[in-house]
Amino acid sequence: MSDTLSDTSTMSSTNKFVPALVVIDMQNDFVTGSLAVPGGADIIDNINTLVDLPFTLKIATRDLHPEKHVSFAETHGKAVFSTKTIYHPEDEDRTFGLEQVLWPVHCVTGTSGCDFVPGLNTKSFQKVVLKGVDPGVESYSAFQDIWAKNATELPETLRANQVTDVYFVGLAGDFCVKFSAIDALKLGYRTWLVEDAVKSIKDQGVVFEELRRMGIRVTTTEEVAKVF
Ligand code: VGL
Ligand code: ZN
Repeated sequence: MSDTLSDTSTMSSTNKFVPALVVIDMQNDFVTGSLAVPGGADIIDNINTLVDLPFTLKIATRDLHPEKHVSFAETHGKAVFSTKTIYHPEDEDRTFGLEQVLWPVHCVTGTSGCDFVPGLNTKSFQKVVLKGVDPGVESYSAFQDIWAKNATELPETLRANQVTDVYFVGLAGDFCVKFSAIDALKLGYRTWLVEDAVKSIKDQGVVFEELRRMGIRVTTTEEVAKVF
């Protein structure tokens, strides 16, 4: 009897399941606007299905940039989707450059492009994490900027709630979703991508295979619903 009890308690501690849902950048500019991801509107229903499940935490992110953000091609007088090495504003010696894609102007503060896409159920989000707000700093991951200099409130929120499993959905699978999932994995979370609730700018299959090899688990909305 006591053996069974102690087995059960060991099992329940190792099998502890405290799931968080993180909905990445479901904003007008990524769905119908200046940086529209192909098929972006097609994942809204699946995301709403997931938002209705009893995740311990439901968090959304919003990309939010000032008019002349460092990630915009226009800021540098360069062509959209060209690349440029950029540096953190505090990296005065320019020792840690990162080669970055330069984007069309998107998700500018105060424009409708940065609003959540119509039809998305936003009522149950307990927290909305903003990223890319600093003019000179680019951020893809929901956890931190691309130089890993400053964290958002996401890591502390997951830690404080003793989350075990983080489920990522949204846009874009090959940028913000990908780098968020890699950071979650590095922090030791069981990390999930819900493949029918993510769309990528290109080559989602290749990106997901790379992430799968790293240890990120790929699942579907239907499979996730069975877990609850
Ligand atoms: C994103 C490009 C630029 C994203 C954000 O949400 O994946 N992509 N800014
Ligand atoms: Zn952006």
